Amino acid sequence: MKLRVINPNTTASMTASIGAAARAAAAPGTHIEAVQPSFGAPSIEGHHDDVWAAAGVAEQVRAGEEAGADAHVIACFGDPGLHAARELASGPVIGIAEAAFHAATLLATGFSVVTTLSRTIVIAEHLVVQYGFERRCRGIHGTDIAVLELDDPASDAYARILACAEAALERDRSGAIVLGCAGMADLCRSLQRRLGVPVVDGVAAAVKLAEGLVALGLGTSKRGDYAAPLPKAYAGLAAPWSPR
Ligand code: 2AL
Repeated sequence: MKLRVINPNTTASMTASIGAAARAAAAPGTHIEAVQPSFGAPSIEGHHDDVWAAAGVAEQVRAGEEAGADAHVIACFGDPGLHAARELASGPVIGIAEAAFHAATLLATGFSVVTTLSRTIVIAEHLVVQYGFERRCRGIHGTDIAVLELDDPASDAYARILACAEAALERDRSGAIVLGCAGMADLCRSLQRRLGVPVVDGVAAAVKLAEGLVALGLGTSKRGDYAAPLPKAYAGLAAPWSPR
């Protein structure tokens, strides 16, 4: 199967590391195409970044549909543009936050999220409510690590994430940790060994869910709100993205 993994930010080194994490999780028959939008923010760390990321995701899902992708993964913890992407796609579209929440609830009665800047906590809180995980998510914790610090091998991000996760497990009485950024994927296995609880990386969880749904012959519903966008002429900057 062809699985298009979209990094919604424009940092090529992060797209490469997300692609590597997705390939490490993928089954032998899965071809991972890791892509990023042609415009937008270098990291997604707030509502304004998120708006541009959502448009970038729409651009890349359109291209993926034309290229025959069987499924798409949105590899940013805010799941930017998820619902719009599902309007555009015929196959499954999986956001890493929604995938990680589902996986964590199958492994523990309650989970904690460890994320990047504290200002992004509210974005994850909104998703927890939107997806209906309020009774299973016991806390969302910011490390105040910038997204692109995760890309820097010289940073102390690992130690700070470990300390934050240890405190979260204690304070929240949680049984699992969800990593709140696609850039944390490569730290997952080592954190799990150190913490002794399931640590869920949304990139890997989304890849396995996408593979599973495609193998089951399931795609996005085209009835109701996930039907293709209504054809109309968009104005100005958005004109090239007018639904046909
Ligand atoms: C993210 C992420 O996963 N990628 C990005 O650019 N920002 N999420 C986050 N919570 O900082």
